[in-house]
Amino acid sequence: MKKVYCIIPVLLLFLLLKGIQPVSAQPRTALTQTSIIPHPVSVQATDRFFQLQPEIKICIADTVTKAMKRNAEYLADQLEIATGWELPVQATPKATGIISLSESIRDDLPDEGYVLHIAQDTISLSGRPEGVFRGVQTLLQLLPVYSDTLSTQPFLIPTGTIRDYPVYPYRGAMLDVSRHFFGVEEVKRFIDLIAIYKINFLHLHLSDDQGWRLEIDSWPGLTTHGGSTAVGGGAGGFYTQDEFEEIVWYAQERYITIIPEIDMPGHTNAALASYPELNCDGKAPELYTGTRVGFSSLCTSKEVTYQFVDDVIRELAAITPGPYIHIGGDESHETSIEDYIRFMNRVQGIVRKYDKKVIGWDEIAHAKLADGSVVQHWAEAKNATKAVEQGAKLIMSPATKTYLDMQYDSTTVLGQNWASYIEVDDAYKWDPALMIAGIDQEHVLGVEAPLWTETISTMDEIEYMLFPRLAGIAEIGWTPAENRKWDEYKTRLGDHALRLAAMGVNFYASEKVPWGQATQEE
Ligand code: TNX
Repeated sequence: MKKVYCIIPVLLLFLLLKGIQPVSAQPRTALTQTSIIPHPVSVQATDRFFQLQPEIKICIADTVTKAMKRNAEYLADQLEIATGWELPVQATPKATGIISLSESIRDDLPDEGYVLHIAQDTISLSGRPEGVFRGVQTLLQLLPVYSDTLSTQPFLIPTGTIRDYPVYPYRGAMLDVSRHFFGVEEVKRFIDLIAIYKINFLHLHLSDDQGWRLEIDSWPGLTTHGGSTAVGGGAGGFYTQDEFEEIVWYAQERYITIIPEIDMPGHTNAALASYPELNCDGKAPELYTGTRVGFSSLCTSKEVTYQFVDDVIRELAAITPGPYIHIGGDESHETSIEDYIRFMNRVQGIVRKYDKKVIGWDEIAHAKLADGSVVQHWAEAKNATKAVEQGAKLIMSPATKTYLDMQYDSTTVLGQNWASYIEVDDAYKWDPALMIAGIDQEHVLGVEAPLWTETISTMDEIEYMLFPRLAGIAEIGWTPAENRKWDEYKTRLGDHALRLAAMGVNFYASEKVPWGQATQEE
């Protein structure tokens, strides 16, 4: 929150440079004309306004669960950032002048579904706790600007009813903390930012050739040695198990499930450099700080390798409340296909033994997929088809659409372009159920946007590559295909400029988006 205040002068300069005028009064827009992202399933407007005032109370029944209480406190905190007012949370379910949050288990809405009803004197939001949290994001987007020094009163919220739920149960983002390391506070900010767009999974790529980033008690060298550097030779870093759990709980309070990835058998130079016995020739290679891929492999024929994997997965499963562990499996060019299959079949068994389900990159479909294994499609359509033939579900992360390390265009300084340039419209104009012949919505668990960090080393750089493309991918995962039209979306997205800027987000102001227009005064 402090950060918002200190960036205000920078922000104003930024807006001026972009030709965006801060709003001096909120436009009086009907609920159906607002710029919510992802677009809700159904919105009905009733032509009046609820006025947010300092006397308003946030109400919950005194019987509600801790989770709902946390939702109410989260809403109060966010409203304070937006308005400067400390609205109290209290147990007074029926009254006016309130925003009431209530828990309701309705069979007609999935877990993340919610109903937001805005009347002139009361706002009520109901659903299961995670649905209410998603609804809180919708409500916050109905406020003018996300900073009390930029938005001016009155705070008017148009009346009506929103009934909403996601098309896909999985809407993910991935952060590669191996190529460059990002600390707990940076990951928390990442979580806060993705929560706005109703992302519900954060996949952390915790190990690769350049760095091992999670402390493993039974193999301490992984972090003391394997975590000691990064791409370009920087200092690296790692999370202690306590720090990892802190991230897990922070995410969980925002209804985001952490999926930890330990990439294997390839992408393992950091581990191989830390323990000679994991190498077939018994010799540890040097630490690696370059950006090549596909040159390293655990020794799949040695028993100690499986002891190593068992220890790592056991310790990881114990601090991972979510259902999945990601075992990588990509670009294992140093492993023969037979060895790869044997290795993956055995490792899936280890993950199952610790009561977790497997996710693997699309190459894993060559193996015999264990019950409940999920395949993350990034490159080969054939692999996705193989996965579906085995009854597995897919996470769709086609590199040509969702890889947020891809440059926007030829002028982008950060990132790579081996898969494609991905402009803001390219990241939005695709459909996970239409990408691959024979693969339909029923085979797809959802979408994920990975951010690889070979070229990215600061939070500002993360934000620049993430925003605004992530908002579009989040909408693909949430909003029914028939409600997704680029020409309409781009105007809504343009309306998020001030909101993102007020949060100090360093986003790419693509020329394809009419920034700020919809936020101009009437
Ligand atoms: C491919 S995607 C990789 C990563 C790189 C990325 C760079 C995948 C499963 N493997 O190791 O970081 O390209 O864009």
